[in-house]
Amino acid sequence: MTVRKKLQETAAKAVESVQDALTPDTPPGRPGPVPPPLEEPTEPHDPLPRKPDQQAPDARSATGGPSDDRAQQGAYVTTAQGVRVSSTDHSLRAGARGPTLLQDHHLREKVMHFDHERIPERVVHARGAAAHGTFVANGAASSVTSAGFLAEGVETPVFVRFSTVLGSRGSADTVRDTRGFATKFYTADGTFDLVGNNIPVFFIQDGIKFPDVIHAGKPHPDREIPQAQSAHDTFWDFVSLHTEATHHTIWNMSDRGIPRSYRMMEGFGVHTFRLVAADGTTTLVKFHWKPRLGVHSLTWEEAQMAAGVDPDFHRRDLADAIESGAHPQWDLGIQTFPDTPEQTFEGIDLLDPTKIVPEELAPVQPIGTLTLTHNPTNYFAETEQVAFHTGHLVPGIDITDDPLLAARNFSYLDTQLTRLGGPNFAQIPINRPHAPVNDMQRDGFHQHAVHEGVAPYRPNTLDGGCPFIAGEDVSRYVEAPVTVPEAAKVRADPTSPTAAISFDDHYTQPRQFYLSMTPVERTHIAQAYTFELGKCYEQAIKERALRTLANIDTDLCLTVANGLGLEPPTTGALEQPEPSPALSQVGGAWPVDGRLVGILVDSGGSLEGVRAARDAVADAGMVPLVVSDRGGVLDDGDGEPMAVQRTYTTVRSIELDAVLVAGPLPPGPDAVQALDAEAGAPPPADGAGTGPQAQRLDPRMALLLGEMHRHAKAIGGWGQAEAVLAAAGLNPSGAGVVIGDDGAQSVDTLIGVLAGHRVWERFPPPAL
Ligand code: HDE
Repeated sequence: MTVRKKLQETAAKAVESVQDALTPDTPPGRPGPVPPPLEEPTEPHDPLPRKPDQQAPDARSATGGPSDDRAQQGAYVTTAQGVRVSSTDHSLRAGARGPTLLQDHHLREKVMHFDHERIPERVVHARGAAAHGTFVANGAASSVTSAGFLAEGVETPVFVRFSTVLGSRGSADTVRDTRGFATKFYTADGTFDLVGNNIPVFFIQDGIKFPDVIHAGKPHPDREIPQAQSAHDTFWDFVSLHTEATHHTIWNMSDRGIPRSYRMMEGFGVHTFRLVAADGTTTLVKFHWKPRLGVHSLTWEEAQMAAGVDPDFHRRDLADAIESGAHPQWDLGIQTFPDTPEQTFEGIDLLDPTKIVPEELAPVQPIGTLTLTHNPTNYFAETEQVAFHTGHLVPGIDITDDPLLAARNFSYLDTQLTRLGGPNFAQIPINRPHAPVNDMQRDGFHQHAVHEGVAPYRPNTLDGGCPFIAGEDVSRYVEAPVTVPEAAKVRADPTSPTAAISFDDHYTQPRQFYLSMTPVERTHIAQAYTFELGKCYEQAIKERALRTLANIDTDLCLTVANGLGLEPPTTGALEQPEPSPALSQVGGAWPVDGRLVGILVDSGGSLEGVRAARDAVADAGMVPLVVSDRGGVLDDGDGEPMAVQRTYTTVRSIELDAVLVAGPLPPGPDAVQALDAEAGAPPPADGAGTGPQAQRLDPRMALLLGEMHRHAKAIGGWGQAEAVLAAAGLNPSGAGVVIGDDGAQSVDTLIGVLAGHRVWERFPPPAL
């Protein structure tokens, strides 16, 4: 359903509900009884039909009962055994006020199930949101891989889960952290998982250190604070001692650590993978997801506000956008490198997951497009129970000897055993392959299949020799025959003798990252380090962290040291690597699909321009939110009435990407009365101010506009918008403020500003 249609339906429903609620003798123009709550424009619709290929492999009961495996069926409440009950509200008691009886099997079963509804949350990436979609390959990868789903035009269903890393399941979305970007491709040749992040490098080079970095980042073990953030001593203790974490840490301290939306993040496979072509030739690759909407971030103040005002900010944003028809898209791309024995490229060690290969050296070549098209029907069944694994590979895609990847290939299966309660989690609907499964695995906790046959072993004659080993005539997984060099068993650094940027180089690429940033991005990085280190208590940790910064950039170190009130360490001259412009996210013009535009509307004024503006916003694929001084429905008697979606009490700037001021806007009655009361005047009879105070804005509107301005967002309007902005203390002709002739035209000019995401030129670049 289009945004526009959805809005029209919502408005029509809201108007109907108010009309129903009005008593016949309510005089026109006067508020009637309080209407029922209004629907959000993106109210989830009925559950989608189940996918045929997600039906249980064999759900008939062992005694040959009905094979219908639908989770909830029939019109009547039953016990878990399908027995209809006469009451589910009262437990069985000896007398209505007497003791509860142990023989109440319905009570016992109902509470038993409830008691066990929770499963352990993920040890990392516990907080997440997911969506279904499709991936369509463009065929460009066919020359380097035999993977069937990467052949031209092949469409593959996918399930994508985005996540934060450190926080618990109920933590806020907008904390400063790395984001997970995990994709399950249900290919015809079995399931392929690309379990990536929104940052292309990792904190550690060897998986054996994963428990260390996570223990350091998680809350302190004594008080279990702080939740979902790295601004504390243990994190900075670890990363300042363990300098290979420097590269990932500076990405975290950049705007990448606080994305505007899951829809506006890049994704990276991080490790180098090996693609295998039909003729057996191999190519090393790095995977990249490029969002069609561009890479955009929150400001740090917004991120902090959202953590309180709307902790579900990213989850809501994703679901709302998909629901309203603004389906997010990413292009999947690969950087390709020759599979040489050294496994290096342009002096960069490809087995080191703390290094990137700049796109200027190896361009990202698009190989297909991902579109997220619908939201999960049930959070627990799908988003919580989905089980990703780096070892879920399909023919044509193989791994390399990256020591971090090796540990991951062990870890993911292992963690699911505890989290999902046994080895049969591949039978959970969301995890079921869309390819036939005949794995000869049997039994175990939560076995759902009723396997036929008597010979789950090979070779056999009793089941006619089934299942058979795939021959060359069909797609089958064959490990690339990589030569493993003869070597002694050691526990040692894997530094490459042939790469200049190898495992032991911890600073060249962090420095390159910093030098590739625009001034405003550098400022944000300096502010983030100052904030995070400012939250540490241990002086020695701050000083050690400054020594790391001194190895990245002298000015950065100086700025942070000043902010902390510490002496900056002295440094020698630093080598200046070539910047990689592709690393900066500032600049360019981007689609505005799914962006939220608040339209500030006077509840007593004409709606003519507002209707046009609202339609123009929706037609541009954005989501208009009508904001007014009171809730309900606005009706100027001159056209279709309009539902109010936010009031000045329920809106905050963080949920809007842009704002349009639809004048005229008289002050809110509360504000006028407060001002009048201050002046000792009696309250005005008609509730509207008439004196000079009437020119004063509702302070909540002034706050909203001030925040929009401070967060470098697009501001527009028409009519008396100029006067309103001036009353809010803003410059109506300032950068990123566009005043149009009417509602529709204001939207046009606003889109021009919004396409750049932020109006950084509103603030002069601060000197670092
Ligand atoms: Fe993970 N990681 N990881 N990780 N990871 C998990 O698996 C692990 C790493 C990533 O939405 C766990 O099912 C080890 C890098 C994502 O369900 C666990 C190491 C990258 C998700 C695990 C790493 C990731 C996880 C926890 C170092 C980016 C969420 C729950 C060797 C390329 C997937 C689970 C989802 C989840 C282990 C490092 C991405 C414990 C041992 C590097 C996106 O198995």
